[in-house]
Amino acid sequence: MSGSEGSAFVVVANRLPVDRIVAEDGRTTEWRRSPGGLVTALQPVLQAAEKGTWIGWSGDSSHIDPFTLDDMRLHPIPLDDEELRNYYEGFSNASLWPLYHDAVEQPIFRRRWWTSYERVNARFAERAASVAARGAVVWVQDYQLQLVPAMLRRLRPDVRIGFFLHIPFPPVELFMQLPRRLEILHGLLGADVIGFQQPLGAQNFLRLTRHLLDMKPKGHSVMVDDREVKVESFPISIDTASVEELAASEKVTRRAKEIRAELGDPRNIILGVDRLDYTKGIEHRLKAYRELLSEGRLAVPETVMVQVATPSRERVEHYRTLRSSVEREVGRINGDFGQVGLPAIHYLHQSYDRAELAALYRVADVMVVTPLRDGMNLVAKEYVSSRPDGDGALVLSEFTGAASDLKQAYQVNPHDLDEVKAGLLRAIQAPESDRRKRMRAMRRHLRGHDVKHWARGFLTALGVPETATAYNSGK
Ligand code: ADQ
Repeated sequence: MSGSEGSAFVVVANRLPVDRIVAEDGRTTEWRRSPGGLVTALQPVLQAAEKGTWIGWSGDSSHIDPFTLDDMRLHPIPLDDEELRNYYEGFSNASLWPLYHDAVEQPIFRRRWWTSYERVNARFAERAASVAARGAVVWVQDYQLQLVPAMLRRLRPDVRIGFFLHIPFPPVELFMQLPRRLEILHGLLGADVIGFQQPLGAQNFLRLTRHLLDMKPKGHSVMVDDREVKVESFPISIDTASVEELAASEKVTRRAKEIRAELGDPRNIILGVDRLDYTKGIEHRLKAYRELLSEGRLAVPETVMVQVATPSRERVEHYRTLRSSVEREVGRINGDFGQVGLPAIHYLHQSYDRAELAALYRVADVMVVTPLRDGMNLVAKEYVSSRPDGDGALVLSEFTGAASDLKQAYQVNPHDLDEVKAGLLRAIQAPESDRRKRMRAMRRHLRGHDVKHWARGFLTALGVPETATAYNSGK
């Protein structure tokens, strides 16, 4: 349906913003909002756009017709088992993900994964080409779809193409390890704007164009034939107003009180919320907590930790290993320091709805976010904006994108265990006035730098006319 009746604004992402839930009778299905940073950030953008379409994997292999939900046109793309193994679990999550996160786990490369990555990228590009109206804006998301910009440009030279990378972009020396590195680079350069979370990612990319392609980047752009490609950073954020509103709601306030009581009304509640991913530094923070307990600098039941770890990529080997080691460590901490009915750590390997997460943020005296590398980290931002009482303390890894925005957090190097321990103690023992001052500054920053600010910044760089999306015009 290309041409005038197509969509003026198209998002292309690996996943749709919803998961398909099949009821027990095996016949009826419903769609539920899926967890994850990308969805949290993009759903409000697309909902605000007129005639917006989201193209993404439905979560299974069946062909599903496009449908409309919550003001969005959704176009499900099927992936078969082989594609799931090779494109998704293989090249995307066992090669690219670790490599782009500073190789904190050894990236694995297999030749057969590449063919699948190429084929799936082509399928997304073809679908985007078929739904985009003449002159439409197509915004491609993340590391799974790095070939789409160039593929789409070949099919539809009339559309404006943006690409945003949600994860870090590695330094040249690391990127050079990647088999098919030239194809990836050419794929990305098909976009008009390539966006990164941090200035460092943009710099790494520009350096690479010089190193691998002998290009001559100038300032924030590089010329590809006669076309200018802008390469800039756009730090992503949260829908601050709605996070604040939810956290202050009566339901969440009530639930927060219940949770504190259920935890035995401890003096210090330490909270971690992450996808169960080896980049998030979960093991490092557990070790720091265990050492503080064993040295008697923290004690149960006065202090309790809650670690929520959303199930993630459970068929990828690295993730299975991580899960066992986190569960072993949790067992060890509880075995050594728990008492009957009073565990030292509550470990929840589950997904929660937004209200339950908000209630957890509200009771957390200390939020601990210790990734070894993270593009941004929205959890840190959600915590800060979920404290209508103005209190709370954030311990934050300096290797997250969020560390550049949330400068008043208690920042730590997660690789330095003593520093993590000192950061935790500092946050727990900080005078109330210090905690409040820091939180106030961070909350103010997030009000001025929310997800709309991010989207507007990117779309303006892409030269999107204000009428194309209501979001861009700030309505
Ligand atoms: P993620 O690695 O998924 O995102 P993050 O930015 O922290 O990490 O976003 C996680 C999101 O999932 C948050 O909105 C959080 O509320 C939600 N979530 C976490 N645990 C949950 C649970 N148990 N139940 C329900 N929801 C849960 C990637 C990059 C990040 C980048 C984002 C956005 O890795 O660096 O910040 O994309 O660009």
